[in-house]
Amino acid sequence: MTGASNASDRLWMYATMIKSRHFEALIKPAYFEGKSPVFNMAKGPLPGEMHLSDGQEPCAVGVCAHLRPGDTVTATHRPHHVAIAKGVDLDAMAAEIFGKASGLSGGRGGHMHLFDARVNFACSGIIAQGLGPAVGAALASKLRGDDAVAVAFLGEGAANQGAFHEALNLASVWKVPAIFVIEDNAYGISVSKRDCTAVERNADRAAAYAMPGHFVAGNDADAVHTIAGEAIARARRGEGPSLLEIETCRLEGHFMGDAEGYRPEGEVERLKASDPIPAYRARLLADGFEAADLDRTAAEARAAVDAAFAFARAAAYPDPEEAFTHVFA
Ligand SMILES: Cc1ncc(C[n+]2csc(CCOP(=O)(O)OP(=O)(O)O)c2C)c(N)n1
Repeated sequence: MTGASNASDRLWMYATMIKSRHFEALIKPAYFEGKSPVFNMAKGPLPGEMHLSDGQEPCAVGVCAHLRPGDTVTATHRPHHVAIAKGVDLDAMAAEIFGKASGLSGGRGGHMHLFDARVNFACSGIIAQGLGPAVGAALASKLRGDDAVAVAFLGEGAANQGAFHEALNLASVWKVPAIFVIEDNAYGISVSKRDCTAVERNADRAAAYAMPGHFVAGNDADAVHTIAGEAIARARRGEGPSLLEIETCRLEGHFMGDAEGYRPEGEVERLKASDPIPAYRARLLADGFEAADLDRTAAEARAAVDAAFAFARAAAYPDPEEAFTHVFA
């Protein structure tokens, strides 16, 4: 749909933001298990880096509310909110992050490499890596003659990577149904956007590739929903790609264990005071949604995540021999 968000999409967006936030809330203690007294990233049930998306949920739900399982989404090293909003299987996603055999990729990928062919979702730890494959998926849709779209999520840091410009150029030349979604959380690791980006608004870069560019202010699920709906409908009509730049915030560090010394004093407190999820709940209540309905959908969302983590923790690790399968080099 386009235009103002409808009630069922709004309830879904609220529930899905809660699901995503609760997923991260359960990741946090699990990540530090086994990593103390001396922090060792390789230890514990969740080894390796961990990038949380707390604060960025409106970007994922506002876009994915318009998507179908047959549409493609590529996401980044910070993928949980997008994967959940695209409908990636929660049990298999949690099991993948815990490195279990019943995970999406048998435990081989971990949290930055979630892949679910059932809903055409993939992500990668390589910055801007998802843009080319998204253009490819959009080209495939155009050649098939159906109205499926492909959405590539990226950070504002990734918009300075060569692959971003190559992908936008080809998408425009081929006029494919691709939507590029920049989640602008103001930092690439510790580097602030204003220190490394020549333009104030990444949406303005769309003009260089003859496609519409939209800036969405306020980290607001309804605003994202409206603008994304227009871009996605345009792509489904065969009118080509669009670029969306969404103002958002990262409430946690770049990765777990980040000392965040690059943040101005008081920034995290300020950001938490405008946390988009309680703000959205307040708006829904003001618009006439019943608190009991919101509570019930939130409780159901949390219960689904609790069940996924219980499934993941109880699941078996892969047979060590499995390490030699699906290896191509
Ligand atoms: C090609 C490549 N270069 C560098 C890195 C290291 N790296 C990991 S995350 C990151 C910053 C990404 O910033 P941004 O795109 O804004 O996404 P955010 O982390 O803010 O979500 C970098 C440089 C990488 N993973 N891939």
